[in-house]
Amino acid sequence: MRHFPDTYELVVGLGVCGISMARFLNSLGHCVVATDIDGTKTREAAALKELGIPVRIGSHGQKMFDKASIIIPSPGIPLDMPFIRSARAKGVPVKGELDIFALYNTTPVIAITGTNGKTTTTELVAAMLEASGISCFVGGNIGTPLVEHLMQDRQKDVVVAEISSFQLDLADIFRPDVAALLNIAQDHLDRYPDFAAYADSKWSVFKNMTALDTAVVNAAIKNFSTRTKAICAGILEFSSTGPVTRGASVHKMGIDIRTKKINDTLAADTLAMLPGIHNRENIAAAALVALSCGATMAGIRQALNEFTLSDHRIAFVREIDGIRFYNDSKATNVDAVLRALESFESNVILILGGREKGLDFAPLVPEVKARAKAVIGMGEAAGHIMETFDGICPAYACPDMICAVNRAVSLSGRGDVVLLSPACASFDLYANYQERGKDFSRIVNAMVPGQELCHG
Ligand code: UMA
Repeated sequence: MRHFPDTYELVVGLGVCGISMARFLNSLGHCVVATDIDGTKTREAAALKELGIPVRIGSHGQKMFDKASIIIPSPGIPLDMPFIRSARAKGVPVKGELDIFALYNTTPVIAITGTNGKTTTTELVAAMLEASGISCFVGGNIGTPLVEHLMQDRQKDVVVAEISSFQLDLADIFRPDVAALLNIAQDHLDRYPDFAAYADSKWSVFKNMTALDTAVVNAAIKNFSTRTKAICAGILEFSSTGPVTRGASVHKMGIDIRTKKINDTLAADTLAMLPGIHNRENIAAAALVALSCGATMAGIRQALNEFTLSDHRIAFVREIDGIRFYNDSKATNVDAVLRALESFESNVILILGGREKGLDFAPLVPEVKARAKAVIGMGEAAGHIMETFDGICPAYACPDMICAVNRAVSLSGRGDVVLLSPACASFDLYANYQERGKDFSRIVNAMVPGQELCHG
């Protein structure tokens, strides 16, 4: 610690978020120190050191936290980490990316949150705005840290931000101009004491909004009426469970949009690129958000016409010997897997597993009974998955992806579907869900027709 300055802004974590944050604060002339518990982050550390930022990797230290003038943890770092708790108790402020961004940002901000569909909706909103002639910076939980906008030319008309509950947990002043809450289902129960705490985090996206702002909310979310009474922003609703008076009603024939200015319907054929009722809800929310920011119905229709889903979301990989393989690696919670299962009639061999997030797999049982031939539990969660599906359907444990795919192939025949939809985080075996999905696709693509087993 000798070479560290007397006081400094401490960035914790050298993932994408921490790297951008350290660079941003340094660019303002602030005295920054960065740290990561992972000793292999040598490349990241070297890049920051080149900018004159002192870095400690491989361990954290209490002194280092206590001496900071402010601590900025990356979103994935648990806030009950002893170093942070102890420094906080000594009066060191702990701030998140959203508040640092809010301090320096002058561009209108759209925030999209919810358990599932955030990324698709964020991409849809940006596409609808761009097609209406409104330029966007797209960032946040989707992958590009928001402070990158502040380091660029800031010429974009709007910031479209995918926002996670982890980011919201440290947001005191962040105030979006338009925010959408898509849905709330069980997730991240390894980080929150209970579901209510997780739901509170999601609803907090609206807490600083005023009557000048717009909140877009799924009317089917539990406690909608009570929760929305506490929101000062104007409210637009969307729902697939019944018509709404002001907002967007999702039904079989399409989506009816009724706002002060718009009375129009997006017909079913406009929505065909995005299958499933959950995607219609995402489109409804995106259209309301985009319209609130000046998009036109023509722009919205054009964006829908050109839109394709990102990788790792119920993505068709390949058909081989009559077996179809789908990569849904992005399904990192139980609710997302339910949505994926609903997309198939029957004959699914479902690959679940990875690192657990405190979730109960039991809500999957009815859909698994109805649509799955077998379940394969992969990685750290394999034991819990075996317990859940014992007696429900054939269930097998596999340590890794190659074993899981081989087992799935050995169980399947012509007309079956092998679906990777894990309901878990990927971090036991992979760096992130994208790497997990790529590995699944790589193994499947390496298979030779007529040959039962693949060889990674
Ligand atoms: N680390 C420490 N000390 C610790 C624990 C971790 O130093 O005690 C270090 C790790 O060694 C690692 C770094 O912290 O180097 C990781 O930080 P991070 O987990 O915040 O990862 P980032 O790469 O900065 O990515 C984060 C978001 N990650 C999480 O919220 C877990 C990314 O969301 C986001 O895209 C990115 O910032 C840009 O904003 C990912 C995610 O999984 C996709 N999000 C969750 C989700 O969608 O469910 C919320």
